[in-house]
Amino acid sequence: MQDMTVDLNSKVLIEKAEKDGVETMYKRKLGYKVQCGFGLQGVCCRNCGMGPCRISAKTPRGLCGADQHTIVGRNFARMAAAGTAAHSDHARDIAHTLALTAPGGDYQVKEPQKLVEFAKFMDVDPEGKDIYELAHEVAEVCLMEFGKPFGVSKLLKRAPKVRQEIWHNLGIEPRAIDREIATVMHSTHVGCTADLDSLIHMSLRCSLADGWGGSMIGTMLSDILFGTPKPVHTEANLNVLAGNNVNIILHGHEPTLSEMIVAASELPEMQELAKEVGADGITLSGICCTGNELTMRHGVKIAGDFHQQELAVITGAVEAMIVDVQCIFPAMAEVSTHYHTKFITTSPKAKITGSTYMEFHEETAMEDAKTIVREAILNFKNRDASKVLVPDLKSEGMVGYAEEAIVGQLNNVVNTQIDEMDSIKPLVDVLASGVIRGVVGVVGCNNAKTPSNYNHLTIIKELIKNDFLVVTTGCGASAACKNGLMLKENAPKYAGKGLATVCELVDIPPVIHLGSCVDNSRILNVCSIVANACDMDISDLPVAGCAPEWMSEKAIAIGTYVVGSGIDTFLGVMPPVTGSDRAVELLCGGLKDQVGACFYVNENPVELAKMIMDDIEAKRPAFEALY
Ligand code: NFS
Repeated sequence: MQDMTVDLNSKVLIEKAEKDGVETMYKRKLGYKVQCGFGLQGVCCRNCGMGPCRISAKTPRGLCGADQHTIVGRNFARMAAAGTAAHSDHARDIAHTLALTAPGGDYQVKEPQKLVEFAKFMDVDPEGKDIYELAHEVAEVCLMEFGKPFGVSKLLKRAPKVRQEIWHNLGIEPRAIDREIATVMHSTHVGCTADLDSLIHMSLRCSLADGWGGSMIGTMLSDILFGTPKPVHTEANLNVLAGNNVNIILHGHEPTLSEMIVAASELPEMQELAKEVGADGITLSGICCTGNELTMRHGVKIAGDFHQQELAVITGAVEAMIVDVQCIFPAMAEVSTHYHTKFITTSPKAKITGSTYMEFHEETAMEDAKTIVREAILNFKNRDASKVLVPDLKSEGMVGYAEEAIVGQLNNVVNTQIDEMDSIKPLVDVLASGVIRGVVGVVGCNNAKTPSNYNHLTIIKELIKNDFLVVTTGCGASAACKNGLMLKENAPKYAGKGLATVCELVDIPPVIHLGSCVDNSRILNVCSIVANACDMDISDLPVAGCAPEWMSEKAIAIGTYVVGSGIDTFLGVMPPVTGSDRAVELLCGGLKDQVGACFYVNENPVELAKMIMDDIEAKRPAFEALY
């Protein structure tokens, strides 16, 4: 089982789990040696009560006559819709929170200037308005983006004009976010769409509603509410758990809860309570995207990634794991019964049997957060020293590079005369000169189909060794940080000469932390800024996307909107589409003619890295000529 991860801390805890008689994902994986071939190929249809129908040589059509192309296309579209729903519902909650802001309230506007700019972009006139009046109006306009009856996503105009025309001409401009999700659910209902091209177009339109809609709103409003991230020092991996402190792990996605837990745990009354129960203090750390949101805004330490959630509890040193939504193993309830850890669920959207349910309401945020933190502190007395094993390793890193930091950092140091329009010039210069060969977003989950972190680390190291700058989000970011790749000081060790020189000159690590998975919208944003500055389309830029260990439906939505935005996207795990040769051909080739990008899949990470580099190198001559 230890071979199923390359993380040394995880190996120690997998062994401990065995000794403690606790089942983990790694153990369950052993029972899944052979996974369902129909499911793997995407040819099982459960969309009506006559089924399930499964396509095989003997049964080439479902009972309704749907062939493998229709079934694969429908299943793919539903994955994209579920992913879009998850990101966008997260964004909706943030928008509702913005609507609750008040001077002196639990939630306030931390970035008034950004709010004003965004208001103008969303066609809200800030003139003569109080900042909170404006916040409420912007919140409402954003909420309308989910269900407005007419028009297309307002955020699309962030993209270069040529890209907007491509979307328009293909009929894949997303309209209201919820509408695109509903359209996919409707059209994949029995007796609707039975045309692969149409299903893939719907998948694109729906996913674009995520990237250039929900996720972008989520990122923008989170910055306005909680502050634009700035580069900050952090530590990562399970050794961040502190010996004699109350350890609280925040896991999930939406910063509305976790920001309030941070604020509550800093209150003197909570610190005193921690002392009263015999602890030295309170240590907060994060898992999954909540970890990314917190580390980039507060330097809160990263306990681990998706595959380490059970292992965190198995350390025996966690008083509470507080979760909200997404990427939370239901197994956490069972694992927690073996230790003193309180597994606290907080959202009506993600109740889990066996957890301690303490519902969190934005309207009473601070009170709720205090109650939850208190529960964690009072659990300290139940810690059993004989069950504690905090493994030895952690790494340091610099995290929290928002768009502003990426552009700003380069501007600060490259000593050229730059006017406002040219603020992106230094970044483009290092790209055009070839000192940096290209920029690759290596993002996404851990997948038990590969050893945890192995693909991420192999690909990232190959890329930076060859002077490709890597930007990263989600659990890929955690993997990089855990392995010291977010330290400028490590650039000479891992990066090629060109990249190492840039890291030194402009004071950036070779792998740049951009945040959580909704923050992939920051990548779209930077690409747009660069493309606009160069008068190009995004598909002309020497950039690529890569999800080496993707697993969630959110990742399908992200991959699809990245492709739809004109960025070639490289996957280390095959999506469940191989049952339709036409779907494979379209997703991994045919789309190129339509949107200027497509998917590439290779389960060998060294080969995948080579494919990424070759793809970008092939784009370079045209990019250099255009620039
Ligand atoms: Ni992204 Fe965040 Fe991690 Fe994958 Fe899950 S945490 S939204 S889905 S597993 S990267």
